[in-house]
Amino acid sequence: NSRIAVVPGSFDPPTLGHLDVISRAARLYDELHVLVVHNPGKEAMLPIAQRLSLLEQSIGEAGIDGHVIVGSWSMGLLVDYARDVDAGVLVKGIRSQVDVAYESPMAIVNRHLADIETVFLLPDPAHAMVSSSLVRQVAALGGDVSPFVPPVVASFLDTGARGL
Ligand code: COD
Repeated sequence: NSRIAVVPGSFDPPTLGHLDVISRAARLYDELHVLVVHNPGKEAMLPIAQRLSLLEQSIGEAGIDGHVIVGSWSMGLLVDYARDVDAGVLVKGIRSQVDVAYESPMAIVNRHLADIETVFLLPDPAHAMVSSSLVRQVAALGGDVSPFVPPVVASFLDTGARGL
């Protein structure tokens, strides 16, 4: 069923770029699964449960319309989750040629594995330069991350993350 889509990511932490892609995708699909996936290639800042909670609060705060379900997945292939929830589409955001190069092989592998299509969305240029890794750096060095992340994430990184 192509009316159900999965938006996977590390969301470490969720950014305004992520929210932009999620809100665009929510307008295109009847049901959206925003999925926190452990990326073994990246060293994590926040535990999965924390990312889930921030993502849920950010989506609520942004008042994104539509049927959005937030979940996490660490038990295997992403396409297995997609199959379980009957999703026919994966949605990814594309910021630059670098994202195209990174995402294209995964899209083709996922199509071979499970006959699932990947749809690429272009973000609002205002958010196109934002990345979680940039936010992690600014936060670690004590800078103001509020221009790049939802308010709930900004206040969490300001206060709650100090003990981590
Ligand atoms: N503007 C637009 N899009 C953005 C922005 C922005 N500013 N920032 C991020 N995005 C997009 C990214 O391009 C991506 O599509 C999504 O938002 C999530 O981004 P991240 O950085 O949180 O997540 P990633 O890039 O670490 O993705 C991790 C995944 C686990 C989703 C990815 O590695 C994946 O799909 N893995 C599949 C695992 C699997 O099954 N492998 C086997 C077959 S490939």
